[in-house]
Amino acid sequence: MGWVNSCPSSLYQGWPKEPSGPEKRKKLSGPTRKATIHKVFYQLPGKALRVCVTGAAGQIAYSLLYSVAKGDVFGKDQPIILTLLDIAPMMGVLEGVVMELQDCALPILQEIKATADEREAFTDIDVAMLVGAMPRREGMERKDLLKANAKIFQSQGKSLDQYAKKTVKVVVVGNPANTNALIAMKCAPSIPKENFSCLTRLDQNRAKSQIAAKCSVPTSGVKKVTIWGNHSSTQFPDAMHAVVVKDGKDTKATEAVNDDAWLKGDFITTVQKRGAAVIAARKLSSAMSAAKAICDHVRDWVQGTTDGDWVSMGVISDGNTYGVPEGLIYSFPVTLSGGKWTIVDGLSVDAFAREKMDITAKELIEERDAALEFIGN
Ligand code: NAX
Repeated sequence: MGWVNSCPSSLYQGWPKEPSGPEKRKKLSGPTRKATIHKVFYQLPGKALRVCVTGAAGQIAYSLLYSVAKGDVFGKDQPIILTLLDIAPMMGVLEGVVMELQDCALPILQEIKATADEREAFTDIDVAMLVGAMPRREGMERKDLLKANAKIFQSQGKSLDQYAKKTVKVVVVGNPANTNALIAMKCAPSIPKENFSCLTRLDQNRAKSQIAAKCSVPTSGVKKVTIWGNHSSTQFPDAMHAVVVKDGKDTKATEAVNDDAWLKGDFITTVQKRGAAVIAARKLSSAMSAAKAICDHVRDWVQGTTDGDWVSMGVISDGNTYGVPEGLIYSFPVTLSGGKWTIVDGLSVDAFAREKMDITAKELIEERDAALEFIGN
């Protein structure tokens, strides 16, 4: 449980401090720990989808919940039941989020359940958007962050295994997203591995926008951009197979950009460091763009990718043809159809790409081994 005194990030100022002794016992049984908030607005015709968002009191969820509940992901006519999970000290904030969702008067939002209980949040869900995670604090070592999150995703994986539908689609956003997804997947053996993914769509959207700006085309005119590997600064944003629609014609991005040094240099580092640049400017991490990317990720998973394009998502590396070690959640180019993803095969990998793909794989192996050790696996 992430109490404020084990979590001194500025974002968490104002949380109640963890009590101890008799005070703690009083707190755990007392009225300050709010029970589940449950609102049923109306029963709509058609079967509602149960969608769980964790970290629901956080800043990404604040944008994400509105988009999901207004139909951006599953369609404007698909009734939605939202289950919102956050930690107990955030239940007051979550109550306000529930009020705002109600005040949006969204016609497809049938019901909301907000809770700090994983069983209540995950029971019978169709989709899990696992946004909540322990944030990195100043002075916190990488291994401490991995450890804290391995525990969270171990617990959530077990709960998904026990309570969610076996068809549940899971996208992990909370960092370290790839490794958290791997831990959740490993702790949910009754759910197919293919149902677990992590978000690298924000990185892909960032890459797409950089190329679109460089070529002076709308982002809809940039296709087949790939993010390989980890959602971290070792990721490899790859435009070598990308296509730019210029003057109505599909052109290789390498030709449209016509600046190899940029594609192998500033383009890659800008995308790799974009998250840090947003934090430096906003004093908060990406939220609006992250929420949009989560919607893109899940919408395409459910509704399919468009012909002639692919998207990037972190998926299990088993059986890939790119020499990426098995047993990792690694970001690949994928096409999506009928709710299933397929890694795009046959793309050429030159020495430059090989090196970058291996660096990010190596980091993922280190993260995986450390996280598995923490959960005693
Ligand atoms: P916030 O700190 O605003 O919100 C996180 C929320 O998660 C908080 O309300 C917190 O109470 C909750 N939480 C913590 N532990 C929990 C648990 N065990 N169960 C349920 N809820 C829990 O962070 P926000 O800006 O919303 O970011 C959320 C996560 O997304 C962070 O880990 C962040 O690093 C990660 N990101 C991942 C991205 C990606 O592309 N994969 C991009 C955006 C973002 O940086």
